[in-house]
Amino acid sequence: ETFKYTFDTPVFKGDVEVPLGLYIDGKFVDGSNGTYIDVINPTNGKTTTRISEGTPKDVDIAVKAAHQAFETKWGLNTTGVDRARLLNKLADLMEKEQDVLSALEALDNGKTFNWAKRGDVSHSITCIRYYAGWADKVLGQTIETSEAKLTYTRHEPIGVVGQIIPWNFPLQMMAWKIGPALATGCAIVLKPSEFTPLTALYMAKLIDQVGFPAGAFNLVNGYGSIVGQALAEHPDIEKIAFTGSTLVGRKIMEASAKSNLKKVTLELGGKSPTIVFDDADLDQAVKWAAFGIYYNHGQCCCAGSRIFVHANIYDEFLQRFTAHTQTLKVGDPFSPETFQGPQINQQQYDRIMGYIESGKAEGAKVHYGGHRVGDEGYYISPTIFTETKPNMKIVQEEIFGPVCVVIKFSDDDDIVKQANDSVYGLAAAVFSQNVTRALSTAHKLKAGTVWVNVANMLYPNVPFGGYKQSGIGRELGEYALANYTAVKAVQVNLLIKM
Ligand code: TXE
Repeated sequence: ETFKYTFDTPVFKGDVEVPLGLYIDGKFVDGSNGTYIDVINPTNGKTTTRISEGTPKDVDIAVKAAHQAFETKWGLNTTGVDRARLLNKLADLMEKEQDVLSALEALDNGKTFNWAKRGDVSHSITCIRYYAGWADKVLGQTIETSEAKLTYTRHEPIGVVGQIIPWNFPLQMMAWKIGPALATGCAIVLKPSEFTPLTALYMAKLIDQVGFPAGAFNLVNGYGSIVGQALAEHPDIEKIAFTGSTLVGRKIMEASAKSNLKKVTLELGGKSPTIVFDDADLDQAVKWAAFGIYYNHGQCCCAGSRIFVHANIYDEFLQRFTAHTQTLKVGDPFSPETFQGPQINQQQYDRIMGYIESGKAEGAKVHYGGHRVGDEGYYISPTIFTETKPNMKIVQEEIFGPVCVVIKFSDDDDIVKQANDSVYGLAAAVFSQNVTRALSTAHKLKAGTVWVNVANMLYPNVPFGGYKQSGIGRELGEYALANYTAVKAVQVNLLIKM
C-alpha cells in the first residue's frame, strides 16, 4: 500500500508516493496484526493517511533480519569505503528529492516548507555526507606496552541497534541516528514517531533504492509503549538510541537494565536559558532570542525558553522583543510568509495551553499572546510571560511550545545560579560584546551546548547532548561514533616466554 498525494502549493507542486508498510529485510510489509495508525494533519486535525502498525512480533522479525545482515553481509563483512559510497549515494538521492522531503515534513509535522527545506532537509543531507566521510576513518590505536608485545585496539561495530525518534525533527533525528550507525556498520531497527512517520518511510524507499544490503536498515512503525518498549526490552539489541521526553528516557534505561544491559544514549528535554547582558548588540540579541524560542514553534529540545535580561536594558529589550514577536506570521506551513505553523497534535496543544493557564493561575503576567490562533488546527500564538517567580511551573518545566518567560537580572554571578537552577542542561545562549564576560559565563553554565551571540545553530560535526536530566551521551561529530562501536584490545605476544 502506498500514499499518493498531490501537492499544489505556492512553494511546491508535485505528486508524491510514500510506502505505508514496515520496512524489514529489504521489503515493505504489513504489520503482523493487520492494524493501522492514522496520520493526522496538524493544520486541521483531519486524517492525511494511515500507516501499517507494527507489533512486538514485527520487532522480533526485524531484529532477526538485522542480525542476519550484520553477520553475513553488513558490519565487518563490508569495508568503510563500501559504506561511505552507499551513504553518499543516499545523500545524493535526498538532495535530488529535497523538495519532496520538505513537503512531506511540512505536511506531516506542520513546520513550514521553507524552514523544512533550509533547516531539516539540508541539515540531514549534510549529516549523512559527514558520516559517509567517517566510514573509512574509524580507527583503533596501536599501544606501546613492551617491546615483546604488539598491542592494538579495534573499534568494531557494536551490532544490532534500536533507534527511537520523536516528531519535532522527524527527518533530522533520523539522520543523526542512522548516519553514525551505518557509517560504523551497525544494523538498525528504527521506530519513527507514530505522529510523523512519512519522511522516515520515504527515506526507507530511498535506502532501498541505494541498495544497502537487505536487513542493514529496518523500520518498524508503531506506538511507543508497544513497539518502542519492545525495542528497549529486546535481548538481541546491543544498543538503543532515544530522543524524546525525559519520562520515556527513564523507561528506556529501566528496560535496558532489566533486559540485557544494552548501551543507552538519551537526548531528552530542556529548559534552556538565554542570557542577555547590558553590553549585548541589542538588535541581534532580540532576533536570536526570538529564533531561540520560536523556531519550530518552540518544539526544540534546546529551545531558549527562559530569557534573562540585564536590568539596564530590560525595558528596551522587552519592547523590541515584543515588537519582533508581533511580526512572526502564524499560519499555513506552505505559505512563503509563514514563520510558525501549528503545534504537532491535540495532546501537545492541550499541554501548552495548560502551561499558559498555569502561568496565569500562579500569578505571572501574559505580556503577549497566550491564546489560540484560528479555529481549526493546533495553532498557538507566540507567548511572552513576565513577572514570574523562580519556582513557577512555566519557569521550571519544559513547555515545548512557543512560550517564553522574560526575567530581569542585575548580578553577573547570580545570573549563572539562576540559569543553572534547572533539572535540565541541554543548551544555553549568552549575548554580550565583552569576550571575557561572555566566555566566563559560558564556562560556568551547566549545559552541553553554549551559544555565544547566536542561538539554535547546529552542525553535523559539532557534538550535541545534555548535562543533568537532559540526557546521556553525545550525538553528532566524531563523538557519536563511540556510541556505535565497541573497543576491543588485542594483545599479541612476540617474545615473552612463560
Ligand atoms: O514524547 P515521547 P511525547 C518532550 C516535550 C513534549 C513531551 C511529550 O516536552 O512535550 O516530551 O512528548 C516513543 N518506550 N519531548 O509524549 O512519548 C514515541 O513513540 C519506548 C522532547 O510525544 O517521549 C516516540 O517515538 N519508546 C523531545 C518517542 O518515544 C517510547 C522530543 C518520543 O515520544 C515509549 C519529543 C516507551 N515506553 C518530546 N513511549 C526532544 N528531546 O527533542 C513513547 N515512546
